[in-house]
Amino acid sequence: MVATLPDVSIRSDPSLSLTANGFAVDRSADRLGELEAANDLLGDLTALRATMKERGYLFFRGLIDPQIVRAARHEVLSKYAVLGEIDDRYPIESGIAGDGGAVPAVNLRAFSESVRSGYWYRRVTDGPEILGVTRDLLNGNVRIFEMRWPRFVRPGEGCGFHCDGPYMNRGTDRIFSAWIPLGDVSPMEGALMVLEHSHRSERLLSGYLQSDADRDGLQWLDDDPVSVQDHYGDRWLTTEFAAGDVLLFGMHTLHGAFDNQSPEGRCRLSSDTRYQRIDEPADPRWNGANFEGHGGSRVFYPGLGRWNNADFQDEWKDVDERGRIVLRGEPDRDQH
Ligand SMILES: O=C(O)CCC(=O)C(=O)O
Repeated sequence: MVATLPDVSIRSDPSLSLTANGFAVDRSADRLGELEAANDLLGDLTALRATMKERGYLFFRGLIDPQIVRAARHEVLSKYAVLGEIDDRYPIESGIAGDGGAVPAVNLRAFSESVRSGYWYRRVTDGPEILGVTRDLLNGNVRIFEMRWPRFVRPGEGCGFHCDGPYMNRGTDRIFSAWIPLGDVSPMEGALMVLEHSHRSERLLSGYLQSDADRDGLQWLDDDPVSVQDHYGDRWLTTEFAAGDVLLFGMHTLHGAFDNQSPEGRCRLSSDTRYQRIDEPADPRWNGANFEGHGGSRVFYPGLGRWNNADFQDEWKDVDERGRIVLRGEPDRDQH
């Protein structure tokens, strides 16, 4: 049976408060702005490089055929439905959260690998569109990091503020991250936000960006969007993302995400991947036959704070030798 979605008219109501990590985001024009699209620069190598340097990001509308992205969305959400994470009494594509009833019983390592190796998912992350732009930016042949980060963000979940450098740069710093919405994603449903001019923050460059996330046991830089603005940059930039859009940014650009407050109970599906030149050394945490990740027996399975796995801000779950989640204490049922 396919149920009808709840009729919700508050989706784009500007009076609703956008939050990040539970903190209100200031929506005034000097604090929150729109990502500027760079489609007109495609093919112009000099302009692409100069604009990335200037803005710290490049945003492209419809870089990938939306049909391909929707095929990837269907592929990934169907797998989450097997775990009960998607309520398939609604159309799978709508991404309505389920109760995740099967999560403790399954081999999360195998699940996670199956999502990351899916045909359509790889077509999006490893396709000629992103490889082409990153090749233009880096002036040479590029490779994708072998680890890929598909993100399933349930209502109530979000992401703390950070830069990617400390997590990715053991090989080189000349890397670009691609944030790809796998479907339409509005700010209310947990869109990414980047902090304007943060890539030039002396404070970040001389402190935080010198660190290594694993060696230094890094946590999120901050949770509060307003104090982050006051310290490291200007406006938060975001948009109503649509299937096919791609946001590229460098290792020094501070970013995070709005909390997913979907009034319909929709999960946010996106992907983040990294690209660098093939002739530069690659971070062994995420590259090589058996890349080490954050060490130990952990699986990338963000969210689900109710399982009390606080390591790496709940993005990584300890698993046993059969890939099953290792629970620490009683699950907190209130944090669903
Ligand atoms: O999608 C998110 O919530 C965070 C993504 C992110 O941190 C990244 O792309 O580096």
